[in-house]
Amino acid sequence: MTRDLSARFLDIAPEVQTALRQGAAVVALESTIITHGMPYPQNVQTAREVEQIVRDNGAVPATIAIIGGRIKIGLSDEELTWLGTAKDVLKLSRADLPYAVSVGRPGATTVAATMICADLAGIRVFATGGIGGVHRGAETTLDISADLDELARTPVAVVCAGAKAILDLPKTLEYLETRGVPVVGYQTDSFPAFWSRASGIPAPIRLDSPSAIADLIETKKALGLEGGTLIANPVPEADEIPAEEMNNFIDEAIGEAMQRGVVAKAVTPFLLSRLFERTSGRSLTTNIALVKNNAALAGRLAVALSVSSR
Ligand code: PSU
Ligand code: MN
Repeated sequence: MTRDLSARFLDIAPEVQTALRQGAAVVALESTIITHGMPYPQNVQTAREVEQIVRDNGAVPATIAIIGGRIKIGLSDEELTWLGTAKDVLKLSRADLPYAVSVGRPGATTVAATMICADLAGIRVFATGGIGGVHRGAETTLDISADLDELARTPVAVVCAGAKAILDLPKTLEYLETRGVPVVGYQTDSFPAFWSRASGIPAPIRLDSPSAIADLIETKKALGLEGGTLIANPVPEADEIPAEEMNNFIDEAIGEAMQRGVVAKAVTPFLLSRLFERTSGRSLTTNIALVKNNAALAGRLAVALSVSSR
């Protein structure tokens, strides 16, 4: 991005700015997980702990959100708390990002929007919980997350715990393949299903170290192939909820969403909060654990990439 454009739209935190200038490791973090993915106060506490985990693994964290018409790359503690408690924060994907910036409404960035902002700032690695994907019933609703197309066009590596099991996972993987997105299972042969370590669907590629993933990313870039890379990192065994157990709750929650006419952007937040209630909070404990696990791997990957591009 040119200096002019950057100055016009981006507020990059000084620590992040310095790291980027030195070619040091930086990890982008999203904010929809804070505003629409977890309840207060766990959302704010998790966001802080995740930033610390990125640091412990050798990288500088940059949580991204839109505040006062500015694209914030790195939030202060006050901004983070405000975001985690504010009402009416928009959930921003690619389609909504320019609106929030132009009218100055506060917005949290989804995976798609975080990738766009990270790329504008020159950040190559991003950690989240689970990406959006092809929803069950997409044959009729056409509900396919913009996260998937973003992965196909924007050169950011996204570390996740697979796609949320509320989705149609085989169709999600088909779509990613069609759009040319490399999907890497980290130390696993099975594509993970967010709360569960395995979905029963094979991971398209398996790699076992951050440096091997960094090599793949550099090779993709050198070949002139546009778009990102998806790294699917299974939730730690101690924190997982087995798929058989989770599936009943998921079917119930999806049925309820349909009954109540929940559509579009509201679907994922609705299902996450219903599952939190149905599992008596266990789904949230697992969600927190997997995000932390992803932050650690993303930190190590960012370090590997900063070393390989020296
Ligand atoms: N990971 C989580 N919790 C979340 C999300 C990811 O652990 O809430 C968010 C991300 O911002 C992702 C979004 O982009 O869910 C997907 O929304 P949709 O299905 O409407 O595209
Ligand atoms: Mn959707």
